[in-house]
Amino acid sequence: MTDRGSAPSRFYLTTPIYYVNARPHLGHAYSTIACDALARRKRAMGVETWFLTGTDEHGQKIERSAKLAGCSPQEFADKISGEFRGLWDRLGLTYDDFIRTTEPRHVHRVQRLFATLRDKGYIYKGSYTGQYCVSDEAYVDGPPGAICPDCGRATETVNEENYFFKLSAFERKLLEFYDENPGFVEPESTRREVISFVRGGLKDLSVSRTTFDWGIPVPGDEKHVVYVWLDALANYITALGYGSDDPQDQEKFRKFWPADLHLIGKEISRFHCVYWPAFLMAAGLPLPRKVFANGWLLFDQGKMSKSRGNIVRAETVAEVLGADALRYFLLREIPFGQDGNFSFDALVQRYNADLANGYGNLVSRVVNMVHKYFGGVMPEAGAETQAETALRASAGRAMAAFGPVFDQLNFSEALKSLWALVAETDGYLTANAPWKKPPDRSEADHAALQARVLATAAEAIRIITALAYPIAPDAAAKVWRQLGQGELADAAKNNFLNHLAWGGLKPGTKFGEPAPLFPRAEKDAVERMQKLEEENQRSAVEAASNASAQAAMASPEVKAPTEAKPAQKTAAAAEPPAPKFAEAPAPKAAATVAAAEPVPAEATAAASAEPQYIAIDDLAKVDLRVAQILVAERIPKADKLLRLEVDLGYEKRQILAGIAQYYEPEKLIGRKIVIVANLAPRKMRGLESNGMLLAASLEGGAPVLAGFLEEVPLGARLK
Ligand code: ME8
Repeated sequence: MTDRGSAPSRFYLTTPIYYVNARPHLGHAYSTIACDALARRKRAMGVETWFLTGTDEHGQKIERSAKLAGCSPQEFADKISGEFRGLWDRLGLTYDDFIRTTEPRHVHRVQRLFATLRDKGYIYKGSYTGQYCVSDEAYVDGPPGAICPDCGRATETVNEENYFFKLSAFERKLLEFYDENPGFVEPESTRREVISFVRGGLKDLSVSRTTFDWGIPVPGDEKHVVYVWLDALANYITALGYGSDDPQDQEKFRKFWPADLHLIGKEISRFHCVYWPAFLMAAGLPLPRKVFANGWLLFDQGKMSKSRGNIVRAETVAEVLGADALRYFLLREIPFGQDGNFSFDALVQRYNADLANGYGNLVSRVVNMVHKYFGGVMPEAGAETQAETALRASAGRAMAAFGPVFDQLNFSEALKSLWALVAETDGYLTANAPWKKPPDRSEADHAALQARVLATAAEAIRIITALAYPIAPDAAAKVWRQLGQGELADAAKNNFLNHLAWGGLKPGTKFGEPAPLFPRAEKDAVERMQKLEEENQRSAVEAASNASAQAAMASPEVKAPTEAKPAQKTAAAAEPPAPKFAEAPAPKAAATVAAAEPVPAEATAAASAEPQYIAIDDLAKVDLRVAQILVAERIPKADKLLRLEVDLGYEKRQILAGIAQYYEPEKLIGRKIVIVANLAPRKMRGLESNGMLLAASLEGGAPVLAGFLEEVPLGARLK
């Protein structure tokens, strides 16, 4: 990581700042753990390191999430931001600063940045009419109803006065910059995507919004709030002190900017590799040295994300196997930069093979034997035989190779070769069997062999432990004590990795007491983790459902339009017969209701039936309304059901729909649909459903949701 003359004595690295619309999951932990491992290694090498993380708290997405939860955006942000920070602390992550974009220090400095860009002539006023993806907080090209090309969700039409940033002025400069700095974007696949995006032409970018107010007011024109991505990206400089009048802040900014590494998920590379450098160029600031995009953690075949409902929490793994196991697994299992599957089975398998039976068992054998045969004191190794020379040479190669591979963020390769040294040390121990005295070996020879073998193996363990420290810091600290090396945290402060060399474990060193490192995971470990996740998901669904019910009751916006007759939630009398739209004649596919149950046979068969007429008054009894999906998520142990929260304009409500096998929940968010609004509420899986979605029913029962090509206001009645 020395591209463009990185100062070797300083290193500034950042994670993305995470949206506070939902609690942290393993995907967020993945990027943060990788940064933590890098930061730990840098510090232990004597590099002055600054590791920044934080939370992204403004924007329409957060405003809506807060509304659904029935609290103010600030209260909502406080709660979720606290959960991120609490989790990072629980996992022992060593961030130096945690920035929240709602903090005054950030707000003022973003306003300074905005004013600077405007003063330099890079920001002008205009208006934007087009599509916006609230989930990605991104402007999207396309007609009304267009699908966001990044996340596949429906976009919303925006028509508002905006400030624009002259992004188009940076097209050529950016291409030149990528060309001159081939290491700026990694991995190569992301670099190619970024370059081809810029080559495709850059349009000016709207950098303010006026249709909501949860954001940083534009200085001097406060009906605008700063576009959330300009606000968020600026965290990397505001946290250091950009825009502050305090000399200490200014000093820190001078010291650490430009960043050596922005570590991000690949889905936000356009923001970091195109918009961010352009903002910085416009402000006259140096550009970061590297943006590295990690791949996605997949679970159940899809990107792990809250809206897909396929998340695993880091807490679960930490509780059952420990934080080190989680760190080791994530960084060893998946080549960094590529997508990779997370599974409890693979986790437990690797834990047992590499940590319990591999490293943990090796340490325990050696430390126990030093206690048993040498009273817990490191013996003198004596003269080397070929076997010791070979192991020492391997350790030397590991020390030389590990750092460069690790610093390239190739964690899995670095760990793979380090664990080859674990296996070699294990093999060396087994081959020399210091616990077994053959009858033809004298006592003195046997004692010499024991001393040589155990001293050599213990020294190899010390080297392995030092190198593994950034990835498994808790285990490394325990082993350090067992080898009589004292506190690893102190060693780390004293740059111990910088002068790591064979021979550091001196004869006569008093070993610490043996203590278990990675107890073998039994068969039930997978089940325990699965159960913890199920329980958590169930309580999250219930909490969300309660919160949205409360929000719907409490919301001042709950004003039914005069002609609306929303379903009575409490006094559900006899359920009216379900409307049989499916029985209307239809040429190919019949419209039906995407209810929780499978589509009734008569509903689909009706396409060929004789027409059965109804009176206009009968139709008028059915209150059909335009609604927008705000939340869509799977329900644990209900394969067919999705839980939706929909906005009718005059109220929000929960609907359970049997479309889980046909629609990815995350792709439904933002979509405008038609619902039967006056269907009596009913309970399924302990949750109340208040209405039904309308959908065409294709052969085999697959539903296709009804929608609109033109813009329609929420709550509009269909008649
Ligand atoms: O995008 N696999 O925040 P966010 C791997 N606020 N990494 C994952 C992941 C997964 N399944 N899920 C999340 C934002 N991540 C903006 C960023 S920065 C100025 C603003 C990680 O809460 C990954 O690092 O959606 C990804 O980029 C980040 O979380 C997205 O977090």
